[in-house]
Amino acid sequence: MGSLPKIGITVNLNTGELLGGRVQHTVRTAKDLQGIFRDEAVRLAMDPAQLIYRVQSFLPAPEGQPGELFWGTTLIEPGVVGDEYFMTKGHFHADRSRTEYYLTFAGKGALILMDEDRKTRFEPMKPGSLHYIPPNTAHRVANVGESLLSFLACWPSDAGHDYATIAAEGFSARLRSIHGIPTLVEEP
Ligand code: S6P
Ligand code: ZN
Repeated sequence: MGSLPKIGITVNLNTGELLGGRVQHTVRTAKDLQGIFRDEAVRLAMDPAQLIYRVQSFLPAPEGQPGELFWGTTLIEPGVVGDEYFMTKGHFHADRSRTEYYLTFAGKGALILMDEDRKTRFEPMKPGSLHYIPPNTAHRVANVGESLLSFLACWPSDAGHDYATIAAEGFSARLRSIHGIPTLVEEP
């Protein structure tokens, strides 16, 4: 086996998982996702420890410092809350000018994008699909398949995360399973 690269991290090319001592791990279970799904009663009835997604990230500089690049793999379990797929919280970057790339490793997903005029659309994600998140665009990912969805993200170290806007206003549309088909439904 060859030696590890200097940063001491390898990427599992099947799953996108990051392996190495400097990887930080975040776990989001049902109890962490208050107000994210449309049907809050269904979420509350779930096991609070039900795993929804994990993020493995490599942040080689303090968040907010300009000039560096961050990497992170997100792994979303398959499942639904009511008719809504397991998904990430979603955020704008605090610095709205900052962009991001997503590369899908495994599974079937949807990258849900909303611009500052609250126009929402989605891009289908499948192994190998590369996605660009433009400036001024909120982003969230849903697992619309029946197996683990994983994707690698790369973003600037001074992007920051604004979760508060989504917590307060949500996305203008939700991706729901309608007759088994992922469908964007405008919020009333
Ligand atoms: C960071 C990037 C991803 C997300 C991750 C979890 O800018 O977009 O690494 O942090 O997919 O989503 P969220 O909305 O909970 O941060
Ligand atoms: Zn982001």
